[in-house]
Parts: sequence; C-alpha cells; structure tokens
Amino acid sequence: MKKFFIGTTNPNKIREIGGILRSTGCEFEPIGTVDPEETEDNFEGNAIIKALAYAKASRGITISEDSGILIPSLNNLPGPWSARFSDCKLEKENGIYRILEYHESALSREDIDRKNNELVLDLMKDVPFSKRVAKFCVILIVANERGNILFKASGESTGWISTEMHGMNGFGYDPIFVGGDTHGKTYAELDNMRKNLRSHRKKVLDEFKAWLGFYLKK
Ligand code: ITT
Repeated sequence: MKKFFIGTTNPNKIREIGGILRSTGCEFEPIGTVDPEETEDNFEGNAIIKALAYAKASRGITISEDSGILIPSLNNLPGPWSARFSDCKLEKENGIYRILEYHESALSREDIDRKNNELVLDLMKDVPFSKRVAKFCVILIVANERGNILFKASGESTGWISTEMHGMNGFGYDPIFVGGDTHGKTYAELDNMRKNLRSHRKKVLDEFKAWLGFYLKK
C-alpha cells in the first residue's frame, strides 16, 4: 500500500483528512512532532512552511494545510490567526479591527477553541444578520523530502456566524459557523459525514484525490 504523511498538530484535521481520504486505499500516517513556526500572514505561506518542514521530518510525501475563518465584518479576521485568535490583542479604529499583539497562552486546544468562539460572538454582538457572512478557507500543499512542492489546492466554504454556539461535533469555529446549505445548523450540529460532504477541506481533498490518481499511475 502506498504511504503518505499528514503533517499537523491538530488531531481534528487528522480525523477529517483521514476520513475523506479513506476511499483512496492509500495509507496516510500522521506526523505532528515538528510544529514549525507559522511566520507568514497568509494561508499559502504558512501551508508551504508546514508542508516543507513536515516532509523533511517524515522523509516522504507529506500533506499539510493552513486554514481558518474569514469574517468580512471583522476586517477578514481571524484569518491566518484563527487557531489562536483569543491570544491576540485587538485594536478598533474607525470601525476597523486589526491585531496589535499576540502572546501565546498555555491553554489546551479545547479551551482556546471555546475562547476563540466567545471572542468572535462578542465582537459581533451588534452585527446584524445581513452582515454576518463568513467563510472557511484552506490551502493544501503536498511536498516531498527534497523540498519540492508537488501539488497545491485551495478551498472555501461560505456561511454565516450564529449569535450563540450550537452543537458538539467538529472543532474550532464549527459551533458558530452555519453553512450556506445546512438549513440553519452549525457545522458542529452536523455529523462527521455531513460536514465532510461540504466543507472547505473536502473541496481541496477532492482535488488532491484527482492528483493522486494521476501521481500513482506515473
Ligand atoms: P497545524 O498548524 O498543526 O496544522 P492548527 O490547528 O494550528 O494545526 P492552523 O494554523 O491551520 O492549524 O489553524 C486552523 C484553525 O482554523 C483551527 O485551529 C480552527 O480554529 C480553524 N479551522 C480550520 N478549519 C476548521 C474547520 O473545518 N472547522 C472549524 N474551525 C476550523
């Protein structure tokens, strides 16, 4: 069986990526020990940093992704700061938010996910429904141990931000993200299969599967 690696520290990404790629019949082994510093201010730059670092460590073909949520009424924040938004100090000038400083806390992933959602809901407490649109974005990069980028794809899923957290499934911003086609349910109210049918991650992984078919035939 052909073996690839998934480079991430996030067990939720491993679960979702593994689930969506199960049908390929290939093995995807998680490697999460590297955790390189994400120094770029955009998803693509950070996805490249991760893919190259994890591919070097795994010595094999490795998939990494950088993802997050963009909320236009918050000046497209949290964006690349999504994972640690509540560790950021924000400034609001002329109605526009920007990040002033960032200090990493020692909170667990679950606690920080909850605080991130609380912060977004608080910042948006006076934002009317018509301006609560949001989208998840992801850039997926596949790299090899020699530092070559073999494949790149980007995906989005559009929806809006609820006024309260709902649901226990998923991770990250799923409890406050209502999909455009989920009949008012947040992603955290969907089971894994239903989220994986429509998510930004599913879109890039469908493209990856097409590339994989070509790559395995070579
Ligand atoms: P790695 O960098 O180790 O892969 P990470 O969780 O730090 O793990 P990112 O820097 O890419 O990953 O941050 C992604 C964050 O965006 C993630 O922690 C969530 O807060 C959010 N996010 C991404 N995809 C999501 C999804 O499908 N549902 C909910 N939140 C998501």
